[in-house]
Amino acid sequence: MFSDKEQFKEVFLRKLEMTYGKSVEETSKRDQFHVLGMMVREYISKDWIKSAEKARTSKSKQVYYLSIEYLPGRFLGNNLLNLGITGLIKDGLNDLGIDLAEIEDHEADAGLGNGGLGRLAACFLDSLASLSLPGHGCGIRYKHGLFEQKFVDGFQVELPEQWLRHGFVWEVRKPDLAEEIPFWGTVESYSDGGRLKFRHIDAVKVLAVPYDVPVVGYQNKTVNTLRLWSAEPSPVPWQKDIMKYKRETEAVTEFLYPNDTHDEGKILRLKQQYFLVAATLKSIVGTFRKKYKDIHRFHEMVGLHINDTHPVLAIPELMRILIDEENLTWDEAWKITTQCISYTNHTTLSEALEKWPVRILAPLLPRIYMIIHEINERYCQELWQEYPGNWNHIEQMAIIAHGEIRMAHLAIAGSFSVNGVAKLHTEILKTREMQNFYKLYPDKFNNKTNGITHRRWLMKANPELSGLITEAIGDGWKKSPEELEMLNQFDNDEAFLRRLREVKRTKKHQLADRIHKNTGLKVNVDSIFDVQVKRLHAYKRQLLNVFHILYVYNRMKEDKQYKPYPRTFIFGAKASPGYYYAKKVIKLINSVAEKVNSDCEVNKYIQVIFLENYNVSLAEEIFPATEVSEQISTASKEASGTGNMKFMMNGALTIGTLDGANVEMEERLGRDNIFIFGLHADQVLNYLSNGGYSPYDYYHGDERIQLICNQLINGFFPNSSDQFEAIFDSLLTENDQFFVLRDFASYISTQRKVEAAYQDEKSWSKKSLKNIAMSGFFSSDRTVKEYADEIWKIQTI
Ligand code: 26V
Repeated sequence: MFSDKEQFKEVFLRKLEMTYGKSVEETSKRDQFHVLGMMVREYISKDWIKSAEKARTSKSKQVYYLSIEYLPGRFLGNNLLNLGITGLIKDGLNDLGIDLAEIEDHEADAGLGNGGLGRLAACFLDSLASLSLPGHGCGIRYKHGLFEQKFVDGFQVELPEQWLRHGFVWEVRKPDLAEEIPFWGTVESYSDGGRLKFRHIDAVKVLAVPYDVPVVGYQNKTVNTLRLWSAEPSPVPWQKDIMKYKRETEAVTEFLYPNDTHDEGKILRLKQQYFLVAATLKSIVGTFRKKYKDIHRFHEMVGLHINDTHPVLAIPELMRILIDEENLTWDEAWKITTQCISYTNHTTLSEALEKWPVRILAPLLPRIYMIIHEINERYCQELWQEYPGNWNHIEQMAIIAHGEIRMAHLAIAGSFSVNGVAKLHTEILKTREMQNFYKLYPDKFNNKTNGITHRRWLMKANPELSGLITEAIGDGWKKSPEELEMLNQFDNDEAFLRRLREVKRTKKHQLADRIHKNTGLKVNVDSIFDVQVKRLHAYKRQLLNVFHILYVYNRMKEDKQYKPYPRTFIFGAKASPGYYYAKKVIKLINSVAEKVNSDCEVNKYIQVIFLENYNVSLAEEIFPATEVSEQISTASKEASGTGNMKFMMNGALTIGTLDGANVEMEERLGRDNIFIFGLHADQVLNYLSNGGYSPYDYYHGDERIQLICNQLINGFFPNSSDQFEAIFDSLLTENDQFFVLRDFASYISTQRKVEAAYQDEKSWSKKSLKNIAMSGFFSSDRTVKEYADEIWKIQTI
């Protein structure tokens, strides 16, 4: 159906008619999207069945990636690319007067994640399939993904996201494979041939129904599966009040929690975590049981990877299955469990480390709690052997303490591998945040620097650049992204560098069109496109970026001769709904945009654009058009970052701190091809442990800083004069925890270097080329290979 254009057209038209009973002219773009999607899914299905069959029958180890979030965005374009049929379909549709891009625009963006962590999971799935590795995603089918963001008077307003409104063509509902998940109730003990056993009784049961989504590998016939579980009422009327029961069961998978907010104590979130883990393990153990006789070999054939601590209940749940259902002893079960589970840590921010109050977890999951309690007892005994009498130390490392269960401690104790997501992050885990654990289990700790799929973020998002690259070095880089390094030979090729600039200009024009469409604003494509897109968080320091803009604005107002090189500052960021400070920064960016954009003295030089509802699809339009990438987190706070890599791969130059993966970018690029500024991680950590930072010194010592801080509260923003006191206070009363004022001078002077460098067109293009050439390392293919070889020990099928 997709090897011959004429045949494709014929089938497409026929299906369109059959499905909607309308002629092509009468069908909507959405109808067309839907039919094309169905055809592609049908086309995938043969390879999908084959791949699933291999997974079922082959005697090779399978890995299951458990993640509470996936942020895949749209599937159509990506599937066409990986199937290698984009050209044929584009041409065929063209013949019919239909623009493929327009159809693609009608796919909803699957936003079942908050940011970096969920997008990483989606990149990993793409790499697993593209490397023909037996690795599958397990997640939750939220009815509503991350909220949709709107700005009203410059304030963020959240609307429920509706990605399923018109159906999701890629999924296959599998009601026959549904599992029952028990909550509440009590644990009963009984004797089984003299052996003390436990069972969970009087539980409220929720039905977990799997929806499978195909994950298409890059031109290799592999199609893996992302299994998303949805909660439904169980058909048996367990409850007296059936309506209440229906509401409560369906609520389990109704919403994705906005993660970077304090949600401890939210019982629904805990239900989601157990729901994912219990449904996934039931299904895996069931499959294993059909294939193998001996449960003792479970860990040899199955790897369970937990993406952060959200799925950490996989540890006690697997223990429960092995002990209660498979009749193993504690020691046997523990050996298998700890050899199955591997864990990735994604943050060192202490406020982000999950802890669950015993009073919440114990009644909801009584048997699971018993097991966690027992794990803690035995583990503390082990600690006692190691540190006899040192109660303090043991208390610090315990899994349960002060009425709380520390999920990271459970993850470390119950797994064989703990990894950080960039070199610096892993070092900070080993020497600071988790040093006690590192001392006890040095061999568990390892680093796996994050990566991004170059298929979506370069080949799909930037076909113009991909084409140029392929013309220059052939297309080996598509399967071996490290070959991008071959581009280095064009370092002095004027003609090539010119074409690189032309590609960037094309992408800037396209983004300018998008900006115009979304905001009504016209941007200057000759200006530097300077971009910061990521979740809004104090540590990411969007505020520092704003301070730079205000500095340029103030300088222009003060010195009418001063003309900065034209620059368009572009932002995209969602704030967690309950995060007061972040919402103030959103309002501030919008206020600055209003001030700058409406001032005809400055708006020829600088413009500020804040795009609403930043998501994967918008990101695909932003990265290729960017020239300056803002990666300005307080050093030590950003575990890795992955946006930084997407910008680099598309030829943007980074202005950034030595934080997260920026450090490894700098290692590969050399100092001349990246703009580094600010405190180093050890300096920040030193300040944080020993004090010695006084933001007032910088406020009083730097007139530029003083002016900007004062503008936050002195009526400079006339319509929001009382809005920014909280930001002012965070800097001066609350001691500027993220060192915005401390890094200000260094940031400003580095921005002047960026500006100067940009004006040397040829040298800038060389730097840009170098960024593309050295970005192959940051392909998630490299990352996933490292996981496969060093942690999971799985091989290509
Ligand atoms: C959660 C919370 C919750 C409480 C309030 C503060 C806060 C801040 C951040 C988070 C997110 C933690 C997990 C996470 O998403 N980490 C991100 O993972 C990415 C993929 O590894 C990585 O690139 C980002 O640097 C890291 O922030």
